[in-house]
Amino acid sequence: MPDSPILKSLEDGVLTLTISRPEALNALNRQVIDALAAAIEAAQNNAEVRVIVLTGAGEKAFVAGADIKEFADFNQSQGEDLARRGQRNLFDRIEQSRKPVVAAINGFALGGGLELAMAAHVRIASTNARMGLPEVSLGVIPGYGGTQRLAQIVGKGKAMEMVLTGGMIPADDALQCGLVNQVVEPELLLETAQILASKMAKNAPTSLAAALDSVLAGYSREGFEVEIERFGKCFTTDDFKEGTTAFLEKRKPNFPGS
Ligand code: DAK
Repeated sequence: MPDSPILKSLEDGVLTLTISRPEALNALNRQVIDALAAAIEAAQNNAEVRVIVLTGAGEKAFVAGADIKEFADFNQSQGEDLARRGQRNLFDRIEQSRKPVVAAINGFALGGGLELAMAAHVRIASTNARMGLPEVSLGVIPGYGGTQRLAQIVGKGKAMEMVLTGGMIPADDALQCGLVNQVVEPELLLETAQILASKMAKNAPTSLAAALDSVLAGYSREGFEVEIERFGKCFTTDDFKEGTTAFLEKRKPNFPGS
């Protein structure tokens, strides 16, 4: 059995989950998605876990997105199916966790990586973090809830700018627009996230679960289905073929627009 790409450590009620696939900047392949979903699920049933901290291994990346090599040859139904399953099994499971989830963003958080951080309840970033949703530069759109959660967190205008340019923003800008709650030096990131998590962990677990439910109840779920459907359609386009091929060939794309 191969080593799990998710490292786990539990201290004083705070479970730290570290995504560890450094050779691909912790990109989300199937194995990472399944192992992380299983770890989040196991934490729900472990009374010793009160709060979860989610981070990436190394100093360069939290998660540099979904694994482009893996989805480059998907068709429409594979794209739709994977978006739906990924949203339900991992991203919704994080957001709907009965225990608070704090993301410690230790470098690049791009595409599916930023979507993962946005499914968490609170985000802390290191000063070297860079965040963005570059999907439109690959001929797709965010498919793991990014179009919905970004707008919920930073508002429609800033979300439109980020989704439509596909550009990255530095940690200070993310703080200014409310995408992250706090920015700290890289060497203090994990400790800061764990201290915040410990403060939450001292509170009544049933109250934490009820508070999470209540805050989330105010947000519509309708847009997530639209995102899945539009995401799947992207996989039928020549723009998608060109975008992913250009990334894998390490060149700029030349989109045909069809
Ligand atoms: N996937 C696979 N490999 C990746 C990767 C990724 N997302 N990001 C980086 N890597 C790999 C690189 O290919 C490289 O591997 P080797 O060439 O050494 O074998 C290694 O990690 C180191 O990366 P770089 O050499 O590029 O490092 P740099 O410092 O030069 O650049 C970077 C760092 C983060 C700016 C750059 O790596 C980069 O632009 N990465 C890609 C960012 C990106 O576009 N991410 C994908 C966003 S789209 C889906 C649902 C959702 C999604 C997809 C499917 N389904 C339901 C099917 C979401 C899509 C996205 O996330």
